[in-house]
Parts: sequence; structure tokens; C-alpha cells
Amino acid sequence: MIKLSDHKKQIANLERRLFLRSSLSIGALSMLSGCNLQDNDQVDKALWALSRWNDRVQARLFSGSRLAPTYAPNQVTMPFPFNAFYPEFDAPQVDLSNWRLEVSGLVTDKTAWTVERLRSLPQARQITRHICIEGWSAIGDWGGVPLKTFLQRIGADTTARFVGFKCTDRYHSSLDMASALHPQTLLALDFGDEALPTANGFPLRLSVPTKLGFKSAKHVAAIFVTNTNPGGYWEDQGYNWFSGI
Ligand SMILES: Nc1nc2c(c(=O)[nH]1)N[C@H]1C(S)=C(S)[C@@H](COP(=O)(O)O)O[C@H]1N2
Ligand SMILES: [Mo]
Repeated sequence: MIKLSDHKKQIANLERRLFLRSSLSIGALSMLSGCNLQDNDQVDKALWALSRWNDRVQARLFSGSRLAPTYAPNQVTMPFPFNAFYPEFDAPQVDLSNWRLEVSGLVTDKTAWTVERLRSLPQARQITRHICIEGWSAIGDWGGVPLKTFLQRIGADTTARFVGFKCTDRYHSSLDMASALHPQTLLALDFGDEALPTANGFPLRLSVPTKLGFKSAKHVAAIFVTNTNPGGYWEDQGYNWFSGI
């Protein structure tokens, strides 16, 4: 079996080789992008092209069954840290009485979901590490509905390429279908034995331990299935879209 660390090494190697090659031969990079790399716009486009290439390589290396490590209850980080593109006191306060999870795109059942109905689906629990690109990590005890279970329940076209997520705070993100169907990709309702704290995404968030933390969208309000890459808040600003770990 291929270990997570081996994959990491493979990806790092590929990136390093590509980087070496392109820095040794800026000509190769110009060929790739079809421009002379004189102005910033063109350099930017070339780098985006590299990042997209990297998405495809990572998607090919990704195994839908390789599991991220799990931890013991006494290793859970308490309190779990907060991070967002705004300060903690701005985290959205959600009133459950009018909260619904909207569903759209390539699915057969577009009925909106209450928290109660989400809790009636089979639940899973996992203690996994959340790794933020900003250089910190924390271990969380997440409970909720496996995204795969949810996608099957709404009759999602699982041959479609992407699943997109829109959040109450206008954050957004997206996953490739293989990652969306991964057994550890969870629509979390709980942290430990309690409903999610406001700061950590009440009432519904993603926990995607096979990806960098910015893919774990909090306060998820809408899910859609599509063949057009929906991008995301950080993804659109240059964070690598696939960001597998
Ligand atoms: N809705 C929403 N989800 C989000 C973010 C955000 O700003 N808004 N930030 C992302 C980032 S960069 C990280 S590291 C984690 C932080 O989750 P936490 O606050 O539970 O630690 O949420 C991710 N999901
Ligand atoms: Mo993050």
C-alpha cells in the first residue's frame, strides 16, 4: 500500500523537478504559456497554467481510498482554533429555525435540508488533523454525515467533475468528485459531543482531512454538483485548487 508520506514525496518531487526545469529554462515556460514572460500579466498566466497542470497531476495521484491519519480522543486540540478571512466576532450567527441547506445542479432531488433531517442520515465520527496553509494545525473530533452518503441521497450525478460549496459568510470552495466521495470527507454537524461552535462553522461545515484547511468550508449553506470548476475564495486568489496533502 502506498503511504500518505510517499505521495507527498512524489508530489514534492514533481513540483521540484518542474520548478528546476522551468527556472533553468525560462524558454520552456514561455513555450508552455505561449508568451515571452516580459510583463506581469503573462507571467501570472503562466503560473496559473502551472498550477492547473499541478491540479491534474495531483488528481491522478489521488487515491480515493487512501486514509488520512486518525488520532485518539486525548489528542484533540481544545479549544479548537478559529480562522477565517475576518475576525472571530464576525462569525455568522445562524438561527436554525429558518436555516436550510440548499441543493442544486446535477442532482435528482433538490429539496432543501433542515439540520434535523441531516441528523436522520447515517452519522460518522472521526478525529483528524486540520492543516492550515498559514502554518498551524489542530486535531478535531468531527461528527456528521459523510458527503458521499449525502450525495447519494440527493441523487447526485457522481460522474460529474465537481462539487461546489457556498457559505453564509460568502466564502466558497469546491472539490473534485473523487475527493468529495472520499470516506473521510464529512459534512460535520458536531465537534465532540456538541453541535459545532459558531466560530468553527455552526451549523454545518466540511471536514476534509485529505486536503489543506481552506477546503474545509464552514457555515455551508448550499451544495451544487457541476462539470464547471467553481473555484473558491482562496483558490481564485492563487492557492492551488487541488491542495491535497
Ligand atoms: N465559511 C468559511 N469557511 C472557511 C474559512 C472562512 O473564512 N469562511 N476559512 C478556511 C480556512 S483558511 C481554515 S484554516 C479553516 C479554519 O477553520 P476553524 O475556524 O474551524 O479553525 O476554515 C476554512 N473554511
Ligand atoms: Mo487555512
